Amino acid sequence: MESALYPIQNKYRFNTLMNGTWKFEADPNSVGLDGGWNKELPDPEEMPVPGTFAELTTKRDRKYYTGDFWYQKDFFIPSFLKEKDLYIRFGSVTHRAKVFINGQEVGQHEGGFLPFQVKISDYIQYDQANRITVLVNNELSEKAIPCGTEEILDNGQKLAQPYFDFFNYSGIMRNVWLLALPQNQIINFKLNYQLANNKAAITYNIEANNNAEFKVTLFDNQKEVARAISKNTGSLTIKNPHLWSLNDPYLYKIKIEMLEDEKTVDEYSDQIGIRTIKIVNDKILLNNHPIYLKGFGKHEDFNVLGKAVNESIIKRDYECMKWIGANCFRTSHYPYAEEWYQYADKYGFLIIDEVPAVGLNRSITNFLNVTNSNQSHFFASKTVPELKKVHEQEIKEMIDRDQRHPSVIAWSLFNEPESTTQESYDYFKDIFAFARKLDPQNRPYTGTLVMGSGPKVDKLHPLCDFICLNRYYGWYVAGGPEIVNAKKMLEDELDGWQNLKLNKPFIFTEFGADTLSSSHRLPDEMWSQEYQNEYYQMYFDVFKKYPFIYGELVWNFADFKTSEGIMRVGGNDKGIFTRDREPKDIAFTLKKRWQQLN
Ligand code: GCB
Repeated sequence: MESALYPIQNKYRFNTLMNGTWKFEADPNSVGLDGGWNKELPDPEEMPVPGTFAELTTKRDRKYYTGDFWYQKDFFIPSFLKEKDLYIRFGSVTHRAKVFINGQEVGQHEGGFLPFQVKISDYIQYDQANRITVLVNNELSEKAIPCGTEEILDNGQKLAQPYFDFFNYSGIMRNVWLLALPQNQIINFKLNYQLANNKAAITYNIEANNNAEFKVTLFDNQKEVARAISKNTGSLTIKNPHLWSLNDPYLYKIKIEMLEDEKTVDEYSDQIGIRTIKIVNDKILLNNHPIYLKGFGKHEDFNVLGKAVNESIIKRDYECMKWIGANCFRTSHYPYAEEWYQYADKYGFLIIDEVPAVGLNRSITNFLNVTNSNQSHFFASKTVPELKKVHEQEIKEMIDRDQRHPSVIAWSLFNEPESTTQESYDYFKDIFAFARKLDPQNRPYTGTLVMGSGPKVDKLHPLCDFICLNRYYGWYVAGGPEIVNAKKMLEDELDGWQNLKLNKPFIFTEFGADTLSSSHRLPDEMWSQEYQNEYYQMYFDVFKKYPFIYGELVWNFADFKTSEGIMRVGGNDKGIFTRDREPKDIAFTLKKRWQQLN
């Protein structure tokens, strides 16, 4: 049974970080398993964890290394931990991992952006050094998400070819913990809120590895305000609840105690925010008040770190987002490290949480192919059943992990897949039906529609609770002097959506123009800061005419690394901030606009 609980310490639970220097070795011919590398790496080098080799190397073949690679570390387990169940928990390993303790395999995991833990108690030696080894693989295929393919270069080297627009960073890029947990333990718990007559009813559903009773206590600023004892499900009611909102992200503490023969055997506490989120007609309601989403599509991306978690960057990004007046971001295109959500809960930010379902089309050069005549019938391929299983598993792991965060207001189940074929509808019909069973809060489910998947041809919008558009009129089509045509194209498309009378909110989840922070041009030209300003002004003029638009998440928060190619100058430059988090000119325009918008 996989636990989705974030590590905490108390009388029953202890943990320690295993970050730091690990040994590392690439295994281009996949000889490691036969060669006993799970016991001892033959010729390792040092590698920081969290970190990614691609950003640390000075050699091109290492930067683009694709295939198997190994991590190894020795650690000590004192015998006073004997009465506990011991686990190693990885915040993520990208994209798949096999874990060995003292040479023996103890577990594996598919998916590079969600945590997993392996039980190690039966494999370790107490009061002695032990060895953990992780075999990682970063190849891309159409059987797992995110999707891509592989090329063999003339020198025999494998090269991942992502069907997506961010660098295929890989490795152990999030925290690694040693966990000491009670044998009978709480595995997870889900919460739901009902507000009525100045009261909040909090219903809970606790998962544990043993049949037990639970004492559930709610604290308001250290003071107990409600308590219940029950089996796995139950509820608490409080009067005059202090709701979680954007301006006042108020958090209560909930404590779950697992009881056996009236004795506590495990305890888990978390901070929770009481709020409701729902869609009514074409509005998104937070605590029954309409909200307009202002903010970004983001990436976990930074110089030297790649996608490795670093709390200083998290903090800086939230400070920049507060400064500019944003209230929301989408975790494009994968679930982020858990610390992102913890900050959002405390800072009062809204998150659209996205599963790594990106690249579900066969286009490595230009995403516009997805809906034109080069359409690939991606969902007719033989590997789709396997892909669907992985996709569903990752949706489950994401929702299990993130469902208690008040900041999470919606689940995004895809980014820009092929979306105009019957096969794509059939695939996603099942995906949505699967996902809709998992969140007791029944938060809205959605996904983002690629440019070209417009009102006449798109097949996926009926599945979505609100509609997310990624649009680049004025950039990939009708850019520069043609921007007047771009405006007309955007309006024509929005007229088309309006005519469908869907009575659902629309969010622009991507729109943007690559902009070099060094470029100024008069009259403005594509790639200059002036053009980025003109581009956004055009969109904002159009938005005024369409009241069903309930949000603008610009692409992207900051410049970020991608694969190399003629479309990219050192990466994707559509950032409102540079890669080192300084504002481009457009940031000041957005700040003015967003501070005035509700
Ligand atoms: C998109 C993708 C995003 C890209 C962006 C771009 O539609 O969803 O991953 O980075 O366009 O800038 O081309």
